Order: sequence, then C-alpha cells, then structure tokens
Amino acid sequence: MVLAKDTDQLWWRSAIGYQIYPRSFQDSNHDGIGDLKGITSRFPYLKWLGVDFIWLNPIYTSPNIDNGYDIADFQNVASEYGTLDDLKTLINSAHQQNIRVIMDLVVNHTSNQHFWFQEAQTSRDNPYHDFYIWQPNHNDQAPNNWTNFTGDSVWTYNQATDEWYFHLFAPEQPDLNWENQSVQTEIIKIITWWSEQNIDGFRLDALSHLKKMPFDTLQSTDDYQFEIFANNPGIEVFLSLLHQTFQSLHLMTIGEAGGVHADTAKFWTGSQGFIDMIFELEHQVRQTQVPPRANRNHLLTRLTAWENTLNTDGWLGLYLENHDQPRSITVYGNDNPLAAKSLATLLLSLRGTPFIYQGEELGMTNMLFTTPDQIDDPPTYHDYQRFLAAGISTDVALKQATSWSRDNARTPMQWTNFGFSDNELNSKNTWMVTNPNTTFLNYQKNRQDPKSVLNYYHKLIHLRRKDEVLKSGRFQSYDIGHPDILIFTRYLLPDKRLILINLASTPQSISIPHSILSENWHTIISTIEPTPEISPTMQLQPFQSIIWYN
Ligand code: ISL
Ligand code: CA
Repeated sequence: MVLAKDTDQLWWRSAIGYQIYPRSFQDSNHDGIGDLKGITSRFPYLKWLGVDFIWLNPIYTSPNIDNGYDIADFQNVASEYGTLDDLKTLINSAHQQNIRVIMDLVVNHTSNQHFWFQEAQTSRDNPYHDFYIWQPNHNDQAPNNWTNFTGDSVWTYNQATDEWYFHLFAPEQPDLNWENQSVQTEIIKIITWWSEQNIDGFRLDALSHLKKMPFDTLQSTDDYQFEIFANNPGIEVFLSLLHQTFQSLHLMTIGEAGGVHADTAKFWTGSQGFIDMIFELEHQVRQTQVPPRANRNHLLTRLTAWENTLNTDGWLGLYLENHDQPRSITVYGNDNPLAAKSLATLLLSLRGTPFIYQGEELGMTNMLFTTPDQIDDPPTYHDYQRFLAAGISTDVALKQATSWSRDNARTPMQWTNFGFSDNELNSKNTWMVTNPNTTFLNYQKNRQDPKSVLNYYHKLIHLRRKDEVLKSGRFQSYDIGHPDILIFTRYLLPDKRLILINLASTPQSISIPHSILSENWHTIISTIEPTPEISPTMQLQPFQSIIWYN
C-alpha cells in the first residue's frame, strides 16, 4: 500500500515521529541484534502510542565502523537486519497501519569499503578518483592541520596515489566530493531508487557539512573550531539540487544541521529554504562531566530562540534525545521519572514536529558502565584510552569516558525484565550490554502502572493529536526570570494553550505575569496530579509541569 503522497504534502507538520535505532530496538531471531522483522512486529505498540512516522537509523550494508553511518552499499540492507524483502514488508505493513517511514540518508561520506572508494584509491586516473577529496603529498605532511569531529586530522595518507584524502569523521568514512557532478548524479539516482521503494522521506545526515572551505583557511582552536565545517558559502548549490529532487519525488526532509544557528535557520527551512525541517544541535550544553548533567537554562533559552525564529516561517524538528546523546532523564533530571514527564511536556507542546527516541517514553536512563569491554562506540573507547594514558585510574577513566557517551542511548530497548530478548539466556548475548535496570524499568511494568512515564506520554501524545493549537499554533514565551522554568502559550486565535515547564529539582514559588492571569484558564494535564488551578503565586513541586487551555 502506498500512502497518498501528493494529497497531503504537509502531513509532517501535524505528525509525531519516533526514532528507531534498529540494532537495539527488537531482536526477532535471537542473534542479539535488533532487526527489521523485530521492528515490524512492534507497529501495534507504535500505533497504540500514537506516532505517525518512524525514522530508521541506517540499515544499509556497512562494515559498522560507525554503526551504519559508514555505508558500503546504499541500495542494500545489512544482512544482520534482514533482507530488502523484509524492508519492503516493513514499509508495507507500516503504511497499512498509517505509519510513514523515513530513512537516514548519509551522503557527506561513504564507507571506505564502498565500491567508489575501493576504486578511487587505486589510481589518480580511476574514473571514481574524483568522487572523493584528495590533496597531493608534499614532504609526508598532511595538507593542513584541521582537526575533525573525532579529534584527529581530517587527512589520511593513501600510498597508491601518494595523496591524502579528506574525512570529517573516521578515516574509514572518506568524504564525498560534492563539487563533482558525477557524485551529484549518483546521489540523485540513489534518492530516486529509494523513493521507488515507497519510503516517505529522509533524515539527512551531517547535511551542513557538504561544502568544504578552501584548505588554506585557518581553523580556530577554541569552542568554535568546527564552524569551519558548517554552513559554508556555496552549500546552497548542493542544497538546492537536493531540494529539487526531494520536491519532485514528494519526499519529506529533515536536515541534521550541526553548526547552523537560529539566526540563519531561515536560509535552511521555510519558504526560502531547502528542507522541510531542521534538527538544530545547539540546545544541549554540558554543566558537569561526571555525573553527566546538562544546563537546563540553556536548553530552555535556546529552544525559545529557535521557536521565535521559526514562528512564522520554517519548521523545527523537536527532540531531546537521539542516538548521539545521553539520556535526557539523566542529564536534565537525575533519573527522576517526574523529570521525564516534564521533558515530555516540553517536547510535546512546542511548535514543530516532535521526535521521540526509542525508550525515552519509558524514562530509560544512562547506563552505569562497569568494564571497558561494555563500550561499543569507538570515540568513547578512544577517550577511555586517552584518560588511561594520562595516568588516570581505570575506574575514573571509565566513568569519565562513558558519562556522556553515545553508548548510553544505544543499549537495547527495555521491553521486559530481559531487555529486548525474551529470556534470560538470550539477554546475555546482545550486541551491546542491556542496562541492568531493565529488571524494574521496562515496557511491561510501565504499561501496567497508570502513573508511569509511558502512560503520561500516551496521554500527552493523544492530547496533542486531537488539538490543532498544540499542532500548529504559534509560540509566545513570557519571561518570569527563573532559570529552570519556561512559561509560554501556543495560540491559534481565539484558542490558546498555556504551558508551564518546570525543570527545577526542588520546590519553587513563582509569580504568574498579570497579562496571563487576565484570561480564563482551565487545567488539562500536569506531571503531578491533581492538576492545579492557575493563581498569581504558585507553589510548584519538583518537576511539576502543567498545561492549561483557555
Ligand atoms: O556538527 C557537529 C557539531 O556541531 C557534529 O556533531 C556532527 O554534525 C554530528 O556528529 C553528525 O552526526 C551524524 O553523523 C555522524 C554519525 O556518527 C552520527 O551518529 C550522526 O548522527 C557521521 O555519519
Ligand atoms: Ca536479530
């Protein structure tokens, strides 16, 4: 079944998304790795939860240096996840249940195992050579001293051609040369082929990095060192080419745009932009490394800035978690389930398209890593060894390396006491360790408990689904001068919703601005029941967030 693509082109504006990390979602054949059949078997759950589409992290053939973000074949499925037929079944079954399917498009780079790179590296005359970015070797020195996202040089030497090739991520992920028209043509073919497989859109990986600066540009050494890789002049040529392709195929797009700031967002999304929605990477900053704690005030102020910028034009992809971030309940809420409810209220009441990351709706937490062999993410392991080399003890090095590690988000989904397996034996054989707290923090227990994080998500999602104001109303915030509390309205006049987000972990007393009090509000939902009436001064319990309707 194909969902009508052209009748409702803006379907994503009123939709709720759910991000699936296929390796860790559901294992259907007991090999310890999540797979496509596993995902398909969970659609009834996603239906119950109330999501409209899923985004699948990469499932293509890959040597898994970066868990699938190093693609060796864009048009095939990694065997551990199943077959192309399994994917067709997944897409069909999703569509039958009115769930759309978004794939991850990783075209800033490929795997070094991709046929193009295998060819490209053999000689300067090879037809695929210019698919990648090369500089000649002089005196065995890298062409410049730029540092990439993994903390190493952007250059790796290639003996066969006596050249260096460019990579923003691992050396096994060479960057594609977007200046080469043959690269553009090949990528468009791939996008078209996927469209023919009936997918509904793409999340565009590392999109802001496609255009490189001249190699004699100086890279700064401060916090802004990666600006040199983002949103560079000339990127609009590549973005508009992609835009035309997506438009003509009616594919929804959400671009991951690291290094793009709220003030330039309109260039990316909206009537002048190239993509339907943007994933910004500004809202999370660290407050402490161990334990992992993020700055709550920064979260609220950055999200407010983004909401204001895209209030009338453009659209935001809203998220608090993904496969690259530690768990939000841990970094903002000290593992308190009430914090997860407060964060859910934020995620599901802002203007934009909310994305729930698997397990977030259960209040899944960071994992306490106890041995180095539990680490999977190469950059995390790299950090661990760096700390050891600096003379730090094993225990402390492990804590420091893993506290903010991406691995925290990648532990298996906690469906039962055994995680994503159905028995104790299989649960010991998973590709990555299951968080031991699955014995008490899991889907089965959550579903039965009316006060659980999951049931709160369920209620909120269904509230948003039937409320046009929460889906499309504009945003207006009120400054009450409290670092951990955000008050805002969503409005589609004459209708208004008033939302109070409280991320403080201790009781608070606040004054509500007069301009708000002059309206009539009735209570709808609160993270802590009973839902309080609005009043000039309010005593809020820790993580008490509230929604009122006019
Ligand atoms: O731009 C950044 C910071 O300003 C980077 O965070 C960068 O955009 C980000 O690391 C890109 O992440 C994505 O591509 C990576 C992959 O490892 C991540 O999992 C993915 O989300 C390489 O494909
Ligand atoms: Ca499996």
